[in-house]
Amino acid sequence: MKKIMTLCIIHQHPKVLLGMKKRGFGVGRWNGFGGKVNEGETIEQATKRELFEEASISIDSLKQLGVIDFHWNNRPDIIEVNIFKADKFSGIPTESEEMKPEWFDIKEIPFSQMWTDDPFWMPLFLENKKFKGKFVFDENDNILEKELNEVENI
Ligand code: 6U4
Repeated sequence: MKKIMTLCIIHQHPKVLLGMKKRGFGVGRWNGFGGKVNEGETIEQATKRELFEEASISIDSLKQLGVIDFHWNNRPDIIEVNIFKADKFSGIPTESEEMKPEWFDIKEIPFSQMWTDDPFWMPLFLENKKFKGKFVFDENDNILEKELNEVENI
């Protein structure tokens, strides 16, 4: 089964807002904010909802830059992660039960404590380039296969 997920990173050059995931899937990693798309919700609505639930901030406009499918060699499910950027928000980034927000200079993004695919697509993301891809992981989230292409349209 394919699960549709969202991921949103606030980029106010030269800084990005990431969150330390405190529980569940991807715990212990810095990541953008996001989660599963609920029934009856658009992907954009889910992106905004998750950002508010996890960091207490609201965004009006957001831009989708990427979509990546993730598979594991020992699991049947596929995760489709829709990756968005926003540059303006209202509210103050606030820690929630799920995420601890923190600003990072783009030269100090903590890749060693992030998902292993992030170093591949983050440079495209930071340059506002659009991309599509597919990663296959083993049971320890090491990359077994990767496909990543810059595209004109998502
Ligand atoms: P619950 O715990 O039910 O509230 P939910 O918040 O809906 O879950 P969650 O937090 O488990 O979902 O979402 C996982 C987050 O991790 C999503 O924002 C997508 C993101 N993600 C998943 N795989 C990723 C990967 N390989 N690289 C990456 N982000 C990934 O950078």
